[in-house]
Amino acid sequence: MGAVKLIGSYTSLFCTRVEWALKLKEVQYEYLEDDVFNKSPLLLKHNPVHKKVPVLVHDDKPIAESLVILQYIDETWKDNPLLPQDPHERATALFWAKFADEKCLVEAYTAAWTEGEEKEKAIKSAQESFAFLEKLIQGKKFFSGDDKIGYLDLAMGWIPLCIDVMEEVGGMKLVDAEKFPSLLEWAQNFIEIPLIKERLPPRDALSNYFSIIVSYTRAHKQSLFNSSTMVTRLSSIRKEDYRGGSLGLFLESSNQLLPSSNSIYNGRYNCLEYIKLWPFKVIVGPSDKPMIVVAYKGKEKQFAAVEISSMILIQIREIAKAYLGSTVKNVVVMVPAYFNHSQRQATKDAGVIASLNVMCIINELTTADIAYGFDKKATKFEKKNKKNISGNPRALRRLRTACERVKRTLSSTTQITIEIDSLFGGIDF
Ligand SMILES: N[C@@H](CCC(=O)N[C@@H](CS)C(=O)NCC(=O)O)C(=O)O
Repeated sequence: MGAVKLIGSYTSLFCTRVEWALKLKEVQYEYLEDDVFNKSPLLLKHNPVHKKVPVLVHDDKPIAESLVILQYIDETWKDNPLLPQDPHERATALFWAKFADEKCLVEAYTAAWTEGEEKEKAIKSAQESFAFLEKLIQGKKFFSGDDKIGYLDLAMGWIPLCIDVMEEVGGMKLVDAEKFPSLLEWAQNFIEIPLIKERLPPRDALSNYFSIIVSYTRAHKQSLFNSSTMVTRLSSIRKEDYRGGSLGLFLESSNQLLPSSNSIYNGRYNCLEYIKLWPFKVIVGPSDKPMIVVAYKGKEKQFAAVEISSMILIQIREIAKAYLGSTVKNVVVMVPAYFNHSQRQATKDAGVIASLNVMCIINELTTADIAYGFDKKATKFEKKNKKNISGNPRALRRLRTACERVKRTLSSTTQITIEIDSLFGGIDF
């Protein structure tokens, strides 16, 4: 049948649905993890129109758009059919899948990133759209109608996968048990299927991913993924001290760049598939360490990955210095949550090369918490009201969400007030 490759991203709901379909059909495939914040040349080559994951590459021919990919998989591998055979039923399934993506998902996302009146409106229209799905699933175990999941179940799989994460990040409720009992029952049945369960991104990773894209969308009032130049953005630099005299740098880096033989990118891919496509060379260096070879001022130079990281840190240090008007020495570096021990260690080493004292390495979610004194806020509430909220997960979650929102707002303003109605025991914060 020819080789099958999937260019995907682990936290993408669109990629997850394709992997479910491939697994249901028992299709063997090679999975290539991409980075939507720093897209690979392979992805750009195979999906030059939308530049999005997932892309299925079958026999060297690319197919993009997850719902189209599901249909392709169903038509190519006939066992375990996903779509109904009857033309009307088939068209109806395609119709609802498109509706759920274009209405429910888009409106839920809009509700997550907007505020005030706009948010209220988005919540209302999302719920009106979800009401159609509630009607559709009533009296059935699965959307495909029988006891087996099909195309429409996979297409709707994003609901159990991430609706609660969207709700949490957006600080709202969209699909509640009172209005949507059948939809939630379906979601529970769906998620319990072992094959589905096996390919579910961890909640933390999803939550991180959504926090980042929602905050980007809020800041730019546009989708995360439109910029085409390399941006290393300081999402916020605060003059306030963090742990006695140091500066907390909160970094978010996006996006892609124009490849040339002296620009280095995709530092985190270790896959030979990508190395072939990079315009710079990667060679085996001392102790089998990969070395990156670039042309600099007409000469060939070799750098270890840690040296590249240190150059980035130096650049960030200089931006911070210009902003603060003083030298930066002690830093806290934020790295993606999925960084393993050796990646964290390499970041510390890069700090030493950049003459920085890396006091600690933390991940995105921790940043939000400590930066805005999450713990301090909880203690303050306790002192003032003689009530300890630490045993109340809902109150903690609401406080955490408020702190996260404050962090984002402080990226563009200097002051903000936190107000939470009835945080705990009917007391406002
Ligand atoms: N309609 C597309 C949506 C795919 C999509 O939005 N993928 C995101 C990751 S979740 C992506 O690659 N974004 C990069 C971009 O928009 O540039 C599909 O169903 O495949």
